[in-house]
Amino acid sequence: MRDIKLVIGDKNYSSWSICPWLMLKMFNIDFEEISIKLFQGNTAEKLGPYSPSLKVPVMLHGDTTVWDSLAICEFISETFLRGAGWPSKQKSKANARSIAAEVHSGFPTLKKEWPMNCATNRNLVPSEALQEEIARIDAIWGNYRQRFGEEGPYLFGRFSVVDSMFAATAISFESYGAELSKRAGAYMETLLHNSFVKDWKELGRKEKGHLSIAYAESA
Ligand SMILES: N[C@@H](CCC(=O)N[C@@H](CS)C(=O)NCC(=O)O)C(=O)O
Repeated sequence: MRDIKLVIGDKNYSSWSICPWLMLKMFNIDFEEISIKLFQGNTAEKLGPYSPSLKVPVMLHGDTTVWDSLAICEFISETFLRGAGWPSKQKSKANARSIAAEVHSGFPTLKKEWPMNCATNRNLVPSEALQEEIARIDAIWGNYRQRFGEEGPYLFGRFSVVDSMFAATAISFESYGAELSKRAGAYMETLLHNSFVKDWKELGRKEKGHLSIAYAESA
């Protein structure tokens, strides 16, 4: 067993925690999972010993601490996979990194209006701002699936960091009823049928102490 600890939040809500968790699962890397309940009076106190940012996810490997989802995914790719967490061709890798960064820093309305909540399943009409973000994601998914469709079912064919970054989006799109083009919809289904994503959702739904929907959806 490698000396890796991954500290995550509630599976039901923590859209950033699923990114490195799914990477480790997909690349069959052993790790110890430490789960900390978010939105509690003592959440910061519990995160303190692990996370300099007082947020999840955070990874501990030996004496190295890595926090922030994208930095952890980069670390996993570099440290355990000899870079195979990204597509191998330079141009594809550059595009995949750009998309992962766009997901990480962008789509503020999606995060606010349709936050990941594995236990929710109800259509919510998107605002105009959210429709624009959904259209951008649809364009990315459709475009790259068209280009890499013959190389495998994930965005760039083989599973990569960028798919980890989109897992929570797929869960939200399913929960709230996003309307997608055919290719984008097929990619969403690929993510949702991934056995680890299914496990995550199931475990999230079964977690105790869900917040009231109104709170969870604005958290
Ligand atoms: N940019 C960070 C965002 C991390 C983040 O906001 N995590 C949330 C949960 S998904 C958190 O830890 N919230 C706890 C809090 O703010 O008290 C990343 O990508 O990891």
